[in-house]
Amino acid sequence: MPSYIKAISAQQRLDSRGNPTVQVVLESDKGTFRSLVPSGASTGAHEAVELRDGDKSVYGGKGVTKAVGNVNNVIGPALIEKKFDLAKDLGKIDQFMRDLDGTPNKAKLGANAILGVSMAASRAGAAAQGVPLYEFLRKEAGVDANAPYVLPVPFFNVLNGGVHSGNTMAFQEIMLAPTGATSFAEALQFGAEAYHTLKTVISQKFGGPATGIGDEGGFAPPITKPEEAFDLLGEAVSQAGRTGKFQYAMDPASSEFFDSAKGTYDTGFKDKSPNVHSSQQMQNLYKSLVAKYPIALLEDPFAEDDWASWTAFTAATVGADTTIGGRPPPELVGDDLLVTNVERVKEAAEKKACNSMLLKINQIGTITEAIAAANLAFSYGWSVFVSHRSGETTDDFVADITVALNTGHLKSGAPARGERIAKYNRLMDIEDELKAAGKKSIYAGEHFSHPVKTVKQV
Ligand code: 2PG
Ligand code: MG
Repeated sequence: MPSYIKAISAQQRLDSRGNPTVQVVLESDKGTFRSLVPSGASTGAHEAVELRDGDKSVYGGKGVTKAVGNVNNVIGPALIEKKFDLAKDLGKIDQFMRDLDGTPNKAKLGANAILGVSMAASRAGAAAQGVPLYEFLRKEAGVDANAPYVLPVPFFNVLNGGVHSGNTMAFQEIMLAPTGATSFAEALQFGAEAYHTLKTVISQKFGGPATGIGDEGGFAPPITKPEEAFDLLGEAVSQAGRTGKFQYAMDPASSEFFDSAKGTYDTGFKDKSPNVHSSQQMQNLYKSLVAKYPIALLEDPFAEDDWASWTAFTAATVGADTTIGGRPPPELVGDDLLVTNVERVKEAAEKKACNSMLLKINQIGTITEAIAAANLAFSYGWSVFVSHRSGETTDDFVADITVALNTGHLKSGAPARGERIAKYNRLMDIEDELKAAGKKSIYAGEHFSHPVKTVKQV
């Protein structure tokens, strides 16, 4: 007996920044399934449209009652009538919503409305099959049933800058990745210990008031230069007694400080004291940082439409078959560049612009499109890095999609704050569950870029 959608409703709720977001509640014969939609701050220009009410007198214009109304009055009734089989029709459900919207970027109904339904329908689909969400999504993605399950390396964003905090650090995210742990639970332990040590280090250096945090739970001390950030990490890791267990990563989110008319980057944009760099100067800065620190991943080093810089930097690093500072070049991840969109991924592959895709489910607005973008990226030999948004909720969907796709790494902020921890806790649950079921699972560790390929070669 197929499982159908019996009812769908949506409500306005709040995200971790106190801004409205969409909640969807979907009912089937198997139960009630909810979702809460995330929201970015350093949003890419090519992302699907997040529908906001725009009435400045309510929530500063950020209300989502129109998107909520679109679920309640348009998407819900139309979907119920179609009698899709939840166990196997996620692709059809997503396509139906895209057709109903009719625009290339979900501008009419809102990607926040459509995504909420797609997430809840995925959960209802898993229940219809009687499997966990990660299992349902794994099948949906066509992952080889014999492949091991991969628990990802968590990239903890422990220093927040850019538009995510009030300090003067231009670079948005400085991350710690416990690649030397032996399990996901141990990775969390290493990360949380280093995070607490980092707090002490910052407090000793800048005083207690400097230990306030940014949007993703990372500290936001009064630093400006990336070297200061990485030196703080080095000190914390060493004081925590974990030298060699961590690698670093950064997301400058450089679209935020790019001048498209001049083709330059202003790393002084936060305190309005211009510090303008040419593309070549930015490339040199990144190379010098990578040579000096164990940086394994670099996300959005260049702006979303600065293709020439991306291509030049890729050729000079990952494309050059060379080491930098005695280590392999870092993975180059496209976030605003790719926006989890197959068209942008294709373009980047043609232009040899990067070698990894950031996966954010709300950049594209349906789960099956996000999976299609990931599979396309994999087909080019790229890696996929799953991401939360800076505006989050306690919804832990991205934990399951990370395991489903065997991406080997994800970022969900610092190991602190409920909306960040929800994903990490869910991953620990999955690790335990897989072990208890006797299923073959591995922690990606040093092989976070291509964990399964690595395992197969062994
Ligand atoms: C990013 C993200 C998530 P936002 O740039 O990668 O960390 O930030 O959600 O603000 O776009
Ligand atoms: Mg980013």
